[in-house]
Amino acid sequence: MPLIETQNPALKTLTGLHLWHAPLSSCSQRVRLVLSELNRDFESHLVNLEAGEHASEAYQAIHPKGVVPALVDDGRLYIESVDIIQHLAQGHADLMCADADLLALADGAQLDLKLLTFEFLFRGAPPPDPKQVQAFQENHKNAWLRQFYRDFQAGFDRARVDYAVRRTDAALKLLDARLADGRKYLSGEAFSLSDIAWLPNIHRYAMMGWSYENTPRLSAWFAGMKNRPSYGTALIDWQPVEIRNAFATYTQRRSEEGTDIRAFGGVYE
Ligand SMILES: N[C@@H](CCC(=O)N[C@@H](CS)C(=O)NCC(=O)O)C(=O)O
Repeated sequence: MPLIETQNPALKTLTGLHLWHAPLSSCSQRVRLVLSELNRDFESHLVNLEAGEHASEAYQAIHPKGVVPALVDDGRLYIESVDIIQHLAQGHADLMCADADLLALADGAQLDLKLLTFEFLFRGAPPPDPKQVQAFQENHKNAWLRQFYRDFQAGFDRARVDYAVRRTDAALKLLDARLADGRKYLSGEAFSLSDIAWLPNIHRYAMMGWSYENTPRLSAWFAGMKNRPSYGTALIDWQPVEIRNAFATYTQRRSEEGTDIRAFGGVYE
């Protein structure tokens, strides 16, 4: 359900495109990719997830689930990244010739991507300020998200991580199979929302050390995607080099310890 009736009168008065997003959020990256591909200007409202800004009353009055992204287009509120990109791509036949199942698969991969990101990238970050943790637990209305952070702090069960890795591997093999007929893009000869929906995920798994050796066609597709200017403007330019370096250092450490993503799920055995 992309368009939702907002109770927030301030949003209804906004004109043009307003995007509430976060630099590293894969769901935000999808939306920025479409905006970049379409050369659309937008008013950027950054939400600092690390500081827990999405637990503020002000942000939860914008996005009812307290997550990013949220888009307001001439006073109408859209949530859910896959729905938002479809809204933005209306009237652009190439972008719209995506496969519904690939969009649904990308949407469904979100929670696994989140778990893997926290385990294999964010766990390397210094622990957050306990006061901030408490404020988040007291103020964020999304019980699932609050529990997710508690699970992260306690350490995820191995079985949960294994399962996310196996599901990810299955999805990536499905994408690789789609490319088996020699097509250039995931849904055929046109670059479409299928490519946009998946690119942030593929980029993120690579940061975690996913090698793509089992999915060579997807690996070649990814190499092609990196040449698109939108990959730079929507993803890379939003990732501070210090953060990229910190992720690379942590991934390397986990690899040396034998506890990186390749050691889970039995995918690389
Ligand atoms: N299905 C939603 C998922 C939104 C979502 O979970 N966004 C993440 C970033 S990609 C978020 O805001 N996370 C907040 C957090 O991890 O605290 C969408 O596609 O928009």
